[in-house]
Amino acid sequence: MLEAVKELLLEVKKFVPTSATELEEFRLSFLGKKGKMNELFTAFKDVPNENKKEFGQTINTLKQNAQTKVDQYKDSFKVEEKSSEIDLSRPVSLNNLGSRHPISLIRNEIVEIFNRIGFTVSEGPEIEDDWHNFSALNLPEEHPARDMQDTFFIQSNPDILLRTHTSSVQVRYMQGNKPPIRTLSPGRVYRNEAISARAHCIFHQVEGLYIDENVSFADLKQALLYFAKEMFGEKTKIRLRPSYFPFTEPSAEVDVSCNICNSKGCNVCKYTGYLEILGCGMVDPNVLENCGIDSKKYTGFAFGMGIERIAMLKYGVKDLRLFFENDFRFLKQFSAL
Ligand code: 2NM
Repeated sequence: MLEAVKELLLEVKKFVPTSATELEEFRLSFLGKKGKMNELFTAFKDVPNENKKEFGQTINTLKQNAQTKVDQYKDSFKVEEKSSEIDLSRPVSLNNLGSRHPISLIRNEIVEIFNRIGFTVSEGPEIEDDWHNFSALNLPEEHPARDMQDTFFIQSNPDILLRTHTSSVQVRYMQGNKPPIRTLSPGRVYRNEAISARAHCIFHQVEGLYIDENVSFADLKQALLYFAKEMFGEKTKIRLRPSYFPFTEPSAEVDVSCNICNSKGCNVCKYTGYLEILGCGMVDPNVLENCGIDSKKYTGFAFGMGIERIAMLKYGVKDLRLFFENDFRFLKQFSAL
């Protein structure tokens, strides 16, 4: 007897209706007046006392599962049955709306924050030449920093490559525009790196550039403090550590206070109270001159950040590969609804 009920459980589990008629037949055969459920509840009276508990529980589960199946599919065939009555003016079903990719969400947020202080977006090619990606940025051929980023070249032509940063876009922007310049370059970049939870050969950057007369390091700090507060909350503090980039001098790495533990130390900030979010510096006069800007008259600051890294911090994502796999279970968590 119990075996038969277990068979029925399996039958319910496997059932997938292909029409409203099939679903109704299913409903009647299980839940209808003369259906299997009523038969089983009648049979329950004759089950020996010692088996009553298990049998009772199993048939209750069966009834619930059958009802769930019916509820699950009861709206599925409405349109099919009444296709002549489709109301085209009805709002779309909110259940099936897509969602923005988290990388797009963070990119848009960064762009909006810098828009509010006068930065506009500029874009450029992902396939670059050596000059725009390296030479113009103060990385001459023998410069050791060229080895720091392992580059993808196009068909073994050492002059054509996939850009390793979006600074190449800013080189093009400086060539084509006169100061004052306030530009932001979001985009995809490529580095020949082993894929892991923290690195990928494709990732996304936003770089910023501000050039005018008398732009100072203090301006850079204020702009970044403003950004950090907008992005991570009003209480956020920033910390600058001296660093090195070939295209800026001086250069710094920027950390934000960890808002998970209020800088008290936790496993996210590795007990330092701070999280690294970007690199920055004053644009090297050589770079300005390479791009046709008078370095005696103008100074500028620049910064660059990885969108994946910011997204990981903001959303608590532990593995960067999730951003590239497009697993629905991951993506739908970023739905605006
Ligand atoms: C960074 C760090 C520091 C940068 C420099 C430039 C340019 F084109 F103006 F020289 N754009 N971005 C820069 C400076 C990028 O990324 C970590």
